[in-house]
Amino acid sequence: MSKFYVTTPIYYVNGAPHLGHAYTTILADAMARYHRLKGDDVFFLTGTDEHGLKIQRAAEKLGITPQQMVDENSAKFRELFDRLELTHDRFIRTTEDDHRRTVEEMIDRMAASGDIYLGEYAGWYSASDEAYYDESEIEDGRAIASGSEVEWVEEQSYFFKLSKYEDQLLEWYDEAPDHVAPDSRRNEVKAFVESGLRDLSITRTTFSWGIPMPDEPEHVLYVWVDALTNYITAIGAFDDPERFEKYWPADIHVIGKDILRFHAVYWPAFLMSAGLPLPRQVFAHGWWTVEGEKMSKSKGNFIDAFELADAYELDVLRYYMIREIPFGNDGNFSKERLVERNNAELADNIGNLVNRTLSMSMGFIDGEVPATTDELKESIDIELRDQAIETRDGVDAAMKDRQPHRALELITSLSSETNNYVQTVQPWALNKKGETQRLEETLYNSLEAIRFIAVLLSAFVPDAAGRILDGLGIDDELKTIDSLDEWGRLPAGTKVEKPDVLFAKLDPPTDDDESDEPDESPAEDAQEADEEGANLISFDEFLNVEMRVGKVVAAEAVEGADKLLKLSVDVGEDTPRTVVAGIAQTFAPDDIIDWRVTMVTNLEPAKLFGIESQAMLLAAKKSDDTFALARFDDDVEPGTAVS
Ligand code: ME8
Repeated sequence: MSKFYVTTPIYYVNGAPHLGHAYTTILADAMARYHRLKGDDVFFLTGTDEHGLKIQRAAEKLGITPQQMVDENSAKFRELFDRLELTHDRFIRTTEDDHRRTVEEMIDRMAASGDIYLGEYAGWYSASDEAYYDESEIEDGRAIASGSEVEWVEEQSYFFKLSKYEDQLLEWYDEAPDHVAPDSRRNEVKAFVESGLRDLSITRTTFSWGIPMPDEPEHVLYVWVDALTNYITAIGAFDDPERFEKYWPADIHVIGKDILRFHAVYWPAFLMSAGLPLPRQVFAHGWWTVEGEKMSKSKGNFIDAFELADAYELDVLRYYMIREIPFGNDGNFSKERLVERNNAELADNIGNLVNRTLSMSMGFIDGEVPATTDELKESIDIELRDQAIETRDGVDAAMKDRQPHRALELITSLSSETNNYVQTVQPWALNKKGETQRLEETLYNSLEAIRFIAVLLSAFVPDAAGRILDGLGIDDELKTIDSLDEWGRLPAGTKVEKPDVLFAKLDPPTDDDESDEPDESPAEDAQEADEEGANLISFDEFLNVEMRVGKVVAAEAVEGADKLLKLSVDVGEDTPRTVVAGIAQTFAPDDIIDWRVTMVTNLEPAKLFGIESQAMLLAAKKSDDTFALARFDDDVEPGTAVS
């Protein structure tokens, strides 16, 4: 069994969790779920970063102790991640005891390697970034990279010999190009290291909220030495060697591009110094802007993560975030795009496929998966099977390449292809013609394709995928990636059931919506979506309406009713049907003789002015109250089905 260890950054607890925190953690969650689906032994870590000057100052501002503040705010992150139904195996806090012990041991090991010495630090520091900056990285009192304010710091400090690891770091970047990804980030980090590394100040004496330097209590450890170590604390680095051996090195540290230098330069150097293996990959994703602008409280476009979770179904949010931007790129959070993707890709494509296929299965084959003969013969069936297998392989490759957006693209295109398959094989027509064997084959293939789609979707939109798989009525062993090893594992005889609306369509945002915040009234939104769902009819329901081409063979006025015409319409039967239509003020009887029109032919007969009307004529009422008939070219045979 392979193992997969995935981490997110641990988040600062000086403020409320927002869109960016939700994004990173959702992406890591999708990776963790995907690997569990593959049967891997997964450890997924997230948590909060609770020490440092920034936290101490934020607490001072609020007039509370740092401990009070971190307890309160860390709980908010934990609550958010529960609300988002994330599947982390540990939520770590850097104020926990095992973490302090691990950090102390790291420092001891780094000291034992001769990498720590006492010196004097004089330079620029940004509390907001918790980062030291060189003169060349500063402009007008701010760090160029982040725009954060810097302050001049001069104090006694312990240093870590970062410069000693320059060559080893460069070797690590070159050893495997994906150690630091995407490529653009790797190049950025390489250039930074090639330009020369200076030793790193790792203790401060001017504030106290942190882990003290072992044996030097007036020195507090630099928050990044503390924070980065969380990745090994969580899996028992120095107190549970068996567990540590099993999960370390991490398979991927998922981070935002803002903290690349800490993860791709400092962290591997600390690990080298402590004699520990390096992570397999540091992956820096891009930055979300909101409706085109950098997200910030002062701009008023800050998206609180709880509001986001209230405004949208979790599946929709996950799908949008993962699908919208190629992982690694920057992107823009737009409600309009979210609605577009939901409506086109989830509701109209995947939702529609599941709905129509399960409706037909229930209507035509008693909701029971049919038994089919072993070999596929029709080329259209073979193509569908091949595409399902290719999609499974493509999704796996995309996940290995850290392209979850691509995985979703492949799954939705399998769904489109399956919709095309259904459209081409027309099970409803096979049902009508009584071609039972072919009907069963085509429904089996559609259901099996849906199983492929739902299993692959489970990591990304877990709720909807679970509901589809429940609808297919299959056992857990057929819900894994392994069960996609071959086509045709969906067992005959399984009872299927149509799930409730999987993805409700959403209304596009209107001008009244505040463009910088999620919808104000999530409850109303949900209700509207529900209503919209209720207005939809299933494909099956649509098939209940029988429509045929009718040729008008005779027409006359109805005495006493100046709006009605009595028609005789040939709908392909032995005798024409009598139809009463309210079109007398638009057409004279002679106008419409020989017209081919659209008739609903399975409506209950109705009596109008004593005449039984045996079918209904379809027409559009125009704004001037006249009618246009739904007509066909003259060469269509009367009685031809309209669908
Ligand atoms: O940096 N778009 O914590 P932090 C995308 N404690 N992702 C975003 C984002 C945005 N607009 N804004 C934030 C810290 N993020 C340290 C980490 S790790 C040992 C210590 C995400 O609360 C992104 O993952 O500032 C970024 O790296 C992280 O939040 C920063 O979180």
